[in-house]
Amino acid sequence: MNLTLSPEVAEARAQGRALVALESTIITHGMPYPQNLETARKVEAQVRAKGAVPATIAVLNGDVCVGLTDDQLSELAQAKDVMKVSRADIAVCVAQGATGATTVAATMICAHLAGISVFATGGIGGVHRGAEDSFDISADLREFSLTPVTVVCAGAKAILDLPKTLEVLETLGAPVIGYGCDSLPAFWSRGSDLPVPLRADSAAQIAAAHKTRAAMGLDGGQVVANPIPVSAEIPAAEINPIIETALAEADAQGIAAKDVTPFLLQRIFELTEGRSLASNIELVLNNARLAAEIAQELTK
Ligand code: PSU
Repeated sequence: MNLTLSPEVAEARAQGRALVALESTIITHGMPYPQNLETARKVEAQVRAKGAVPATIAVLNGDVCVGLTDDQLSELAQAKDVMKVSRADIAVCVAQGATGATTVAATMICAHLAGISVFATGGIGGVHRGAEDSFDISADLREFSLTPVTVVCAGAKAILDLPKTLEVLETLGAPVIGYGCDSLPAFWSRGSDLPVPLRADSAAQIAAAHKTRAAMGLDGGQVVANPIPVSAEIPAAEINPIIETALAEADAQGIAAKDVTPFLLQRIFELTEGRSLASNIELVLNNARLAAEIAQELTK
């Protein structure tokens, strides 16, 4: 297996600087081109502006790449038929020399291989609505019980069954920490009617909890749920009927497994005339800022 660190990431690691992992499925399957590329660049810039070093992760021609050059980022953002790789697929992707975009689960695995403890994304995967029939539960959830990476997100995507997602995380022993909030952030909306299980009010507290897990010999990572900025939010009352429409269409068209999340995000983008994407971009930037702060606290 080839683990290739970009020059910027290799230097940061050698100097013991704060690093923030970033995923690539959001680029290839989560946003349309060219907004995906613009967002990936802005997120990296945000991490740098906050004094940390970004490491966007993807499998390129079988190499596990931690940190991409701008050319690699640009090529990936325009590539067609890129695999969406999670824990189940990543070794096959690497062994076959294929190119794959890493989900939250796979990005956690690669970040850990590279010694990176903090990762910023948009929204984690979770228990899909109707999972009692489909059994569709994102592999992201189990990863939180296995791999010691703190993941900053804006909650689980509101397309999911949020109460069941929290239940599964609890069963798996994964802490869900609201950043300065008491209700679970729901991606496009700042809050939900669910209480968030734990709360932290500073990056230092989140870093301390990360270190304490390790000191206590507890496996796995942390979910940090950071509410979307007020200026970018779409209130639940507005987004929920649109989510219902998109879910009904997915059902009618027989969309299943890995295709569900990308299909729903694309349909919600169309139904909101781009507003959901604008929100998604702002929440990722907001998560990148917090992740950079946590990463710096961890280097102290
Ligand atoms: N965050 C976003 N957009 C995305 C994702 C996260 O703002 O597209 C991706 C992540 O890679 C996450 C995946 O792991 O969605 C969840 O896919 P699934 O539900 O198939 O596990």
